[in-house]
This record gives sequence, C-alpha cells and structure tokens, in this order.
Amino acid sequence: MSHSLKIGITCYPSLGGSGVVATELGKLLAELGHEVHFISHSVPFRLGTFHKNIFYHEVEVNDYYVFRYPPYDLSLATKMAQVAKREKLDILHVHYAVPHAVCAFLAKQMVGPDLKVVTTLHGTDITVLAQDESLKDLIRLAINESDAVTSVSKDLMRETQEVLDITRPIDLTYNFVDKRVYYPRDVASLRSDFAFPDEKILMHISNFRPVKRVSDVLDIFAQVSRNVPSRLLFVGEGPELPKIQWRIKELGLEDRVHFLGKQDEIAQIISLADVLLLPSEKESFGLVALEAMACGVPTIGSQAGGIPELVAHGETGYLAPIGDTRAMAEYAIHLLTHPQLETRTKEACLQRARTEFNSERITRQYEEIYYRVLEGKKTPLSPIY
Ligand code: GMT
Repeated sequence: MSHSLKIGITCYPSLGGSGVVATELGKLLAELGHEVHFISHSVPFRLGTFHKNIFYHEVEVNDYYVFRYPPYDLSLATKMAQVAKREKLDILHVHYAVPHAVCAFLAKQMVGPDLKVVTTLHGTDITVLAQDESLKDLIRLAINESDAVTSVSKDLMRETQEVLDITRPIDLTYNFVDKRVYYPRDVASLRSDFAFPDEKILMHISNFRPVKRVSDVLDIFAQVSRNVPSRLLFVGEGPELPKIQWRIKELGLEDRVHFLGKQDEIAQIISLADVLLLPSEKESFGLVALEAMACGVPTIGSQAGGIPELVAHGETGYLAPIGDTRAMAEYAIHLLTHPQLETRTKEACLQRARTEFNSERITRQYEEIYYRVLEGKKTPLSPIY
C-alpha cells in the first residue's frame, strides 16, 4: 500500500517546537504527493509559500455571551469532522495531546471508524499536563483511543507509560531537520557585528520559560567568559527575560550579552554560534539542539529527558546533570580552547544530524505509520527501553 493519502494536521500554529515539527512534516508530506489539510485557528507560522497539495481550514470559535470561556476545543473537533467528511480524509494527525488528541477523538465519533487518528506526543503535554489531575484521565482516554501514538523520544515514551499507566504500544518518531534549510551558513560578516575575531560565541535559543533554566545559561557563561574571550547571544522571548536582564547587571556582563529577540532565520542565526547552551529542567527532545547540530554547532546542556538521545556526549556535545553549571562550563571551556576537538566535534554534529535525524528518514516513518493504521494492522509492541 503506497498510494497518496489525504491527511489532516492539527498543531499549535504560532508557537513552539511541536508546531514547527507538524508544519515541516506537512510540507514534506505534500512534496511526496500527499494532500495535507491544516486545521487550526491560524495559519502555521512556518508554512511559507503556496503548495498545490497544502490546504488550510480555519477554526472559528463561537463566543456567545453565555460562555465565560469560548469553546475552542469543541469548535476544533467539529471543524475536524467537517473537513474529514468533505475532503474524505484518511488520517487526522494531531500534534500535542491537549486538546488536539481529545478533539480528534470527538471528530472520529462524528465521522466514523474509517477516519484514523494518529497522535504525536511532544513533551509538556505529558511531562506537565498529564500530571494534572484535572486533565490526566482525559489525556489517557485520548491516547488509548488513538489508532497510533508516536513519541519524540524514548524518554517521553517511558514517562507516558509510567505517568498514565498506559500499556498500549507507542512509536518512536524523533524530531528531524531538513538539510536544505539547516546547514552551516556563511555568516562571517554577520559574526563581526557581535564578536571580535578572537572571541567565541555562545548562544541560547528558547521561549524563556522556567523549564529552560535560563539563569543556568548565565551562570555557565559567567564562568566561561572568565577563561575564554566570548559573547553570549540570547534568541527568543518569554517570561523569564526580565529576571535574566537583572541578573546580567548583577554579574556585570552587560557588555558581553546580547538579546536578539524572536528570529525567523534560525539556521543563519545558529550558524553564528560556537556552542549552543541548553541546560533545561525538562526537554523531551530539544529540537533547537538538533537544528544547531545540523549547522555544525555542538550543544552543551543537561541530561534532561530526551536530550541524551540526541546529543552524543563527548562526540557532538557534552551533558551534565541538571543544574550542574560548573561541569557544563568546564566542558565549554575545554571545547572552546582545543581547536582540533572543535573541528572534530563540528564534523560529528553534521554527520549525526544527516544520518540519524534527517527529514526523509523520519517522514518515511510517519508514512509507514499512516499506511499501517489504514490497513488496520496493530502497532508492534514498543520495545522496553
Ligand atoms: O516546550 C514545550 O513546552 C512544548 C513543545 C512545543 O510545542 O514547543 O516542545 C516540545 O516539543 C518539541 C518538538 O517535539 C521538543 O523538541 C521539545 O523538547 C519539547 N519541549 C519540552 O519538552 C520542554
């Protein structure tokens, strides 16, 4: 079975790695000849230019005055069912369990069993939301009722099974990068805007939420900059920023730390860096570390969640226990003061990103899952990791 499919995709269109993965997957599936229908409240921000196989269906929410909270979830479920019936969708592929997997479950009740639901778990839908008693049973139901469930790391798979006491099989589908977009860019002239030739550039890119432990980034940089002439570039925006700005003053690092805000051209920006810092508390995979790896930039960070499945310690970066900023700084200093090691590490990054996490490979895995559920075959039991 390998005919082209009609696939509905729902994700958070305007933020986060799950939205990026869902959108990039949709684009790649469309290139392979499948018809892809995005169903969401706004156009996914990475969707880009027109493609004949890509369609967008906007969810409009009824905000009748009796509602204290307009029921987006119900409108989304209804829209999914309408699009599935009208466009004769084979699959609804939802990214992030809450509320998308629940809405897909409802849509399937409206459409019938021929519509197959694939749910991809991305991280905080399990590591944060599934711990919440007000959501736990609903998330378990949506996961158990999906025709296939995928997880972006083995660690997230294990945590899902543990937290929700789930025994159903889950497929492993790592995050991926498109090598046509993520490769080391020539940024020599841009680099000189931020650092002198003898200075190294460390970078942190995130949504600046508490799970990212951004103050650890500063602690690491404070130690590194005492030993290696260097600059720190922050990319992104989020709630921890004001605290960080205050701490930079306390540490007297104002001249060495730069804020770039939200950026679209991530491949170009990452190519500026010598090292990416990712000391997160929780990180089911760490898409940004993969994007960096594909641009030849090693990550130094924490052993949280799925990061060790991505960053090969000692080969494509270095990992230490969560909060051990001293060890992370020592790794950074060692790497940045050994040019041959830096060159070797960069090569290993490019090699690993291209082989293990390339978009063709992971897109094929998703395709195989779609064909499998359409054939009504059971998911193979996931290995115990
Ligand atoms: O970060 C989040 O809270 C949500 C989510 C998102 O939509 O950005 O991020 C998760 O999904 C990414 C894509 O699969 C992963 O690469 C991130 O590691 C993961 N974030 C966390 O687990 C904190």
